[in-house]
Amino acid sequence: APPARAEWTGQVGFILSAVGSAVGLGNIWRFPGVAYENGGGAFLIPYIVALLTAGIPILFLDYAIGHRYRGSAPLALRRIAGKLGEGIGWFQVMICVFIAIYYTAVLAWASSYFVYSFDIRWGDDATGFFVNEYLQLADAPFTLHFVPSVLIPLVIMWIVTLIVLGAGVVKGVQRMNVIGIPLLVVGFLALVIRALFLPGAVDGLNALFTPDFSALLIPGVWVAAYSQIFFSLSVAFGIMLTYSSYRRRKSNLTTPGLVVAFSNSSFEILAGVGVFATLGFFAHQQGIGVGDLEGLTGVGLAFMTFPAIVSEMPGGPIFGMLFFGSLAIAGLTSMISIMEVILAAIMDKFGLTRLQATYRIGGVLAVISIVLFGTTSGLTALDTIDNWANNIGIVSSAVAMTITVLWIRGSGRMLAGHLSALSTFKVGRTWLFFVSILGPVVLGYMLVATIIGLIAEPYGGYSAGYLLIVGWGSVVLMIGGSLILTSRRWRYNPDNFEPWPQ
Ligand code: LEU
Repeated sequence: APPARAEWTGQVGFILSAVGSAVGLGNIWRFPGVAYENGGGAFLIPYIVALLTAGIPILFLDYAIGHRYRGSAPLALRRIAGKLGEGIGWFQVMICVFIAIYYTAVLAWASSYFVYSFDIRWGDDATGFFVNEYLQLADAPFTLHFVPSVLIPLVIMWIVTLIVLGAGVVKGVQRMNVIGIPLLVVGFLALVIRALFLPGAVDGLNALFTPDFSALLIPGVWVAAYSQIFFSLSVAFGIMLTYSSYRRRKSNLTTPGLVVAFSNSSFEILAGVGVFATLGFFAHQQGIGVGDLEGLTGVGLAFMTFPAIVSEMPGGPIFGMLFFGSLAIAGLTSMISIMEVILAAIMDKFGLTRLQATYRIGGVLAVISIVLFGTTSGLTALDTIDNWANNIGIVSSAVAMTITVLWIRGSGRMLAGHLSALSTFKVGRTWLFFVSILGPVVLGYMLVATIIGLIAEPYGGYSAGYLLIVGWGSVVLMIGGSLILTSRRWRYNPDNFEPWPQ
C-alpha cells in the first residue's frame, strides 16, 4: 500500500501555507502594473468580478477535489475522472514545471537586490546596471555564458527551496510559512506606511485609482483580470488542490478559503498602494505627472524603476531592503508551493520517497533553470514563457478541469455537498452556476480571444520564429509531457480507494 499522506498540523498551518503560496511575486510586481495598464481604478471592477465569479469558486473546486480524493493533481483528478482527468492533472504539473523554472530567476534577482540595497550598488543608472552589469544581457537570445551575479543567488535559492521541500509538509513547508508570512506582513506594512508619507504619494494613488471606465468595454482588460486572479490565488494549476490534499478528514473547507482569498487580494491592493505612492514620489521629484513615467510594468517596475527611486530617497537603503526583502520572502513561499505540486505528483505516481523526488526531480529542474537563467540568455525567454504559461496554460487548465469534472462527470452537486458538510460557509446553486456554467463559458471565450490575439499580433515585438519555439513550443511541451506521464504505470493502484465523506 502507498505510504500515509502527510497532514498539516491544523487549520492555522494550512491557512498560512495557502496564503504563503497565494501572496507572491504576482501580488507585488505583477498586480500594480497590470492594474495601471488596464484602466487604473476601473480595473478594480473586473478584478473583483473575476475574484467572485471565478477565483473563489475555482479555489473551492480545487479544495474539494484535493481533499475528497486525497491526491496530487494527477492522482485526485484520475480518481474523479479517469485517464482524461489524470492527463489534465499532469498538464497542471507541467505548467508548474515551466513556472518553477523562471519564477526562481526573479526570486534570485530580488535576493541580489536585497543585498545591493545596503549600499545602493546600482548607483545612478539603475536600468543600465540591471541590463548590462547585473544580467549582462546578450544582444541575441540563446547565448550561454554564465553570469556569476545571477548564478550564485539562483543556486542558493534552489538549494533553499529543495531543503525546505525535502524536510516535508509540516517540518519544511508549513514551518517556512509560519515564520515567513508574519515577517512579510510586518516588513511590507512598514514599507507601505513609509511610502504614504513621501511627498507626491497622493498623486501616485490618484494615478492608480482614478477610473477610466471606457476600459471596461475592452475585452483584453477582462482577460487580464481573470488571468491575474488565477495566477495570484494559485488556483486551477494544481497548487491549492495539492495543499488541500494534506488536510485532515474532518475539515472546514470554505471558510479558510475565503480567508485565503481575501488576504491575498488585500495584500495585492496594499501592494498597489505602496508601489504607486512610491511612483508618485518619483514623478514629483522630476516635476512630471505619474502618467509620464516609463517602465511601470513587470520586470522593469521592480528592477529598473524601483531601484532608481530608492537612489533618490532619504533612507533609500532601508526602503530598498524592505521592498526586495518582501519580494524575496513572498516569492520563496510561493516557489515552494509550485514545486510541491510537481513533487507530490511524482511521489504519488512513481512511489518515490520525498527525498528521492526532491533531489532527483528538483535537481533536474534546478539545472535547467540555472542553465537558462544563470546565463546571458535570461530576460527575453522569461517574459515570453510567463505570458504563455499564464494566459494560455492556466486558462486552458481551468477550462479543461471544469468541463471534465462538472460537465462530463457531473460531479458538481456531490462536490458542493462535500464542501458544505463541515463548513460554516455553505455553497449551493450559486457556486455550481459559477463553476459549471459561467466559468467554462467565459473562460473558454477568453482563451479563444487570447489565442487569436497572439496569432494576429506578435507578442512583445519578437520574431515569429522565436515565439513559435519559446511561446507555442512551451505549450506543446506541456501537452507532450502530460501525455507521456499519463501513459506510465502507477506504482500503487490509484483506483483502489474510497473517497472521503466528510
Ligand atoms: N500566487 C503566486 C503569486 O502571486 C504565483 C504562483 C505561481 C505560486 O506570485
